[in-house]
Amino acid sequence: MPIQYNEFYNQRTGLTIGLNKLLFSVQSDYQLVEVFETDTWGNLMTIDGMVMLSEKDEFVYHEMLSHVALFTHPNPERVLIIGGGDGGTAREVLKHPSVKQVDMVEIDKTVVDASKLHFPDVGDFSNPKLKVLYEDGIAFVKNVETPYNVIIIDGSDPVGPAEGLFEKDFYQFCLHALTEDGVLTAQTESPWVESYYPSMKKVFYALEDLFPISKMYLSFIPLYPAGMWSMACASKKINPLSSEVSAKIKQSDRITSHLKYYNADVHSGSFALPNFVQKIIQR
Ligand code: SPD
Repeated sequence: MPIQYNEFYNQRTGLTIGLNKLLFSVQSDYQLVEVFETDTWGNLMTIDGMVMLSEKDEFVYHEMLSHVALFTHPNPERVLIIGGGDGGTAREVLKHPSVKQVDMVEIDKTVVDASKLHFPDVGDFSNPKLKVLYEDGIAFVKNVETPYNVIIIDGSDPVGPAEGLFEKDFYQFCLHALTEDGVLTAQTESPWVESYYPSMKKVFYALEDLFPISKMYLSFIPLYPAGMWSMACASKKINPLSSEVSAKIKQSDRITSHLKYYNADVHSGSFALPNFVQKIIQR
């Protein structure tokens, strides 16, 4: 095993993490799933050589992908997660007492197995409200009969099995799989990595065409390429920047006081985009 893990996001430029040992390495039918013990970030999961999460920084991604959607919806009861096999997004969703059912559709059981073994604090897999389905998320969304209040797209990067999660058709199916006040969030890659721009544009143009409200927001995740990460929030009715949403977050101290990243100010501030980021998705 090499002593360092490198993820190159442009030629020879990338991220380096010191490794202590390899804990898990399985080539599934879909991808290579690995877990390393690192010298700084706790355990680290990679898929096909790309960082998915580390024990130390996963809270940023999972809190931001989940709570922005869950607080925007006035009463989220039914939640669908596409991907999210490590369980971190489900863990955050389940912190909302209004939630009655979470369906997590993960194509690759190996990701869930790796998380259960090596990320014991990430997944809340024994929660009776959580149902894990090992299926293709795109096919699942196409056939949803009872709509969801919230859909969260917690996929991997736009290469391999997650490529379809960046296509307009997929978001069209999501629109139909949401209730009339439904809210969607999705991970949409790093604004610093130009090779991601075509995928980012595809998602944001699709959401703008399909949903009355769609916005990009940002968070800062040290182990993702260049540290700045974009996410999308699309909503059929409620604006995530409305005063009702802000009031709801401020009244939900029982949830937010236990979080490590997300709060009412972070929620609204995360939608402020630097000019170069706005430009990526401008038509
Ligand atoms: N390159 C990082 C892309 C991360 C996408 N999802 C991560 C899964 C964490 N639940």
